[in-house]
Amino acid sequence: MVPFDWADPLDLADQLTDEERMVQDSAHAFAQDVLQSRVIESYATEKDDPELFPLMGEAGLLGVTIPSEYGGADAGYVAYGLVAREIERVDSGYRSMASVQSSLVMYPIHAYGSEEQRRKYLPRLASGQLIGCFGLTEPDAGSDPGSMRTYARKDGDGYSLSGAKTWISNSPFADVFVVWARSEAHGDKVRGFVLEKGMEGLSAPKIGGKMSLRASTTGMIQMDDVKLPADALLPDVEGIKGPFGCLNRARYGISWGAMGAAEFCYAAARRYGLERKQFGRPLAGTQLYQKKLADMATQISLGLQASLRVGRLLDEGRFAPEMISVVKRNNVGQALEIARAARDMHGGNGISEEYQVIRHMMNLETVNTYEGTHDVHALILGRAITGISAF
Ligand code: TGC
Ligand code: FAD
Repeated sequence: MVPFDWADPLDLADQLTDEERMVQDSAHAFAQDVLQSRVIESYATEKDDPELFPLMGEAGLLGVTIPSEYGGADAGYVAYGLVAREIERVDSGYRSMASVQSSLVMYPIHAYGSEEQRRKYLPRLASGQLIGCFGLTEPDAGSDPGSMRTYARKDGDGYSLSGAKTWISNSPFADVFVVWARSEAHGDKVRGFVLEKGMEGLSAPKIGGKMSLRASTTGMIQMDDVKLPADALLPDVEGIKGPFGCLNRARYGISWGAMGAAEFCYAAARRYGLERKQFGRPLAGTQLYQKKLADMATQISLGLQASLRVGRLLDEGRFAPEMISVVKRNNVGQALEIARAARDMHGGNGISEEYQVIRHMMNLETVNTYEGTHDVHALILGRAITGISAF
């Protein structure tokens, strides 16, 4: 028998390789030293923090799965998940900044790009010298991105791109824009294009007034007849499966990240319950409080095991996208419940920025919506279970 560790109930640490533990430790140190010290103020003021990208790059947290010849860490999907967990233990918005860069910008350039595109963009995206964003969602095409209207017309040897993307993480300060559009030259199929800051007709205004994910900058991408050279096209993918291939990676990372946020809330509720006395004893000495902590420990440890399993399958190339829907939907839904419970367990203090649980709770509302809403993932699973599409 071994002693029970409340912070790692199923001994996840024992299931990691030495390399994965090293990546986790350095991500943990970075997140606690660099991110934790700024998050309360950045969240309160909706601060734009582009200077975090070179810091994350220097710490090796961008492009964890990308081969080292392009500046990545080549450390695999479990390591990538562990990084997401450590960053989101501090804030979902910071994880968002990093996961867009790694899964939604570096991944498509690596998987679908030409060798020239890889060499041109990936090393500087890995170091954080360049910041990327991913434009799929439109004002009238959210859960159903197949109905997108952004359109690339033929224009000489290249293209002319027009349309609008909305709710785009990182866009207001992005240098590199991976944008998905229907393309006249390709039978109106969805194609990916790489745009660069400063192109005529391209703008990316910030969306203000968010009550969630306030430490991450979100904006639009407006494209008014943006002229693109032929080599702005990502050559190696056609159809909506292109963006979905990127979403698989990002959704998987989110399943780990959400557990990091939940772990923060669980640890905070435990600590608070041990310190706070009412009716002459610690709150943690009451049955209701203990049941809530037991539920949290159970859901977190099961969620982490599920993400670890999917990560191993991703590393072996043996995953089905529906597996990722299981962990994205479950882990984010559970994390949201845990954050709400932790907020309640802190009583009045739970609404203060100082205790941080309400910030996680507010963030997780966004995480439950983006990258496929909780219900859209239920429908993805429902279709796979029954063979009937109910979207
Ligand atoms: P559907 O008919 O299901 O499929 C069309 C084609 O795509 C293929 N496919 C996939 N391929 C790889 N991975 C997946 N997960 C795939 N899902 C589908 C499919 O095999 C088919 O290929 P082919 O070759 O036969 O053409 O397509 P649909 O249009 O009916 O899609 C339905 C649905 C609901 C699954 C899809 O539209 C969906 O996932 N909607 C949710 C949209 C979403 O997640 N948007 C995310 C935007 S990005 C974002 O939120 C970033 S936030 C990041 C941050 O800040 O952290
Ligand atoms: P809708 O699709 O309009 O859904 C509204 C509601 O209807 C939801 O509850 C949904 O579950 C439900 N619903 C939809 N269809 C069905 C159905 N068939 N049956 C039953 N219920 C249904 N997008 C990007 O492309 N890039 C980004 O970087 C990015 N970052 C984001 C950052 C933030 C902070 C936010 C909030 C969003 C971001 N998004 C991004 C967009 C995000 O992916 C979308 O918000 C999400 O896909 C949902 O689309 P929607 O907001 O249009 O909601």
